[in-house]
Amino acid sequence: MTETAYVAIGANLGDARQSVEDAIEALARLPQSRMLARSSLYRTAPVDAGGPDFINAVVAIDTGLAPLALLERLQAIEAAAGRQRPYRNAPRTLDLDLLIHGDQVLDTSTLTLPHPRMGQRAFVLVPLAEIAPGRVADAQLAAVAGQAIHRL
Ligand code: PH2
Ligand code: MG
Ligand code: MG
Repeated sequence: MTETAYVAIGANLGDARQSVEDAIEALARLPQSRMLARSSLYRTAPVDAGGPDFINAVVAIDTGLAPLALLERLQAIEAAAGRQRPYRNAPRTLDLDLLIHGDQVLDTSTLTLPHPRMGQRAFVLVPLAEIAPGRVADAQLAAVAGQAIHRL
């Protein structure tokens, strides 16, 4: 059985635009998975973080990987992109966050689904609404309208 999963992609260190494009290609090659849609790239101002602007995007994949198996794959792609974690929300070469995995509701030390902060972030909601409009309410978009985001 497969489920539809949504993954948020972000980068603000090095060639962020290239890193996000490379990550989309890596996600398209995941085992037991098929890419359903990818959003445009967006340039976004950091939210609760310092450093340069981010490049963000969201993809939808149809996957036979269970949530934790998919999370491990995402972390391996981050590591291959040189991801380091010197402190919370530090500038990063690549961040891959699992937003939604089918109807899964999970709250463990390693993974919470749906992603607990996705509703407060324009850099997630705007690209998600681009590829899955039914997943984002107009009121949610209105609530984050003050956050700077520019489609590339
Ligand atoms: N990620 C964060 C914190 N803040 N801000 C933007 N614009 N884009 C991000 O991807 C981002 C952020 C934590 O992962
Ligand atoms: Mg993140
Ligand atoms: Mg992350």
